[in-house]
Amino acid sequence: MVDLEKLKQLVGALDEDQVQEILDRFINSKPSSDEARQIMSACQQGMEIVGINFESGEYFVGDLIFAGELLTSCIEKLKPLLGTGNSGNKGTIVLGTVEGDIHDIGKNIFKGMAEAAGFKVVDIGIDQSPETFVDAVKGNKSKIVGFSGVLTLSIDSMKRTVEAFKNAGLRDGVKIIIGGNAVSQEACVYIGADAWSQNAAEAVKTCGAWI
Ligand code: B12
Repeated sequence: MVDLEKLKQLVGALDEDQVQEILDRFINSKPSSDEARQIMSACQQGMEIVGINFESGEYFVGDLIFAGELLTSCIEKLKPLLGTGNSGNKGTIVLGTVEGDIHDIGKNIFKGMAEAAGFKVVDIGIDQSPETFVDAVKGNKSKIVGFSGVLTLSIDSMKRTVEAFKNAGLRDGVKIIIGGNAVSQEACVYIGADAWSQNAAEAVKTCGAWI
């Protein structure tokens, strides 16, 4: 089994060669989806180190961009292993990153896992206005909508998006789940969402329980 702490540190150090080598060896060992999720989680924790190094001034925006590319390539490799068993069409989730925020790596992980679990996911992309979310839910007759956001300012964007659902008379007919580095129980209450998660696999279970 992979040394998860070492992998986390290597991602944090942006050591692409060693990270890719570890992942390739891991994939060749025919691992289970649970093991693949642990690897994904270690990579996610490595991004926290990147964030800390950025805050302390050791890393710059270029490093954030590189970190994003590194994690995206890790996800591409792990994706085929993450499936939780497609059990047919469980319904539609509208998903997007809220206005003002362009981060999408976590959103894409949640999307991949939800699709693997049998949901149809309508991904409306990044930096999306409250109105776009409302229109997408209406247009797709979706009963679940997911907001992603990692910036602190995304919390207010999410709140405005919930308000837009209320104003459109749609709030009672839709379950709202929020995710990303910025969310918490406190934020969930403030925003008026139904659930929150920083763990895509757990979030998919929550959506499954709703249908
Ligand atoms: C990579 C990165 C970038 C990349 C993003 C590339 C991309 N395609 O997404 C780029 C370079 C573009 C970037 C830009 C910026 N970034 Co940035 N970035 C990061 C970094 C290092 C990693 C984010 C990440 O991908 N994490 C890994 C993913 C897997 O985690 P996650 O998003 O939490 O997702 C998981 C769960 O939360 C959940 N999930 C996610 N979404 C959803 C949605 C739903 C519905 C559900 C259910 C679950 C779910 O599932 C995922 C898997 O479990 C973070 C550091 C950190 N600690 O997060 C900073 C960070 C988020 N960035 C930061 C900043 C400041 C910026 C910039 C302002 C920098 C600048 N000066 O330009 C810009 C902002 C641009 C904007 N308007 O959005 C700050 C935010 C500070 C704050 N508190 O607001 C952070 C925290 C770094 C720091 N510590 O200072 N960034």
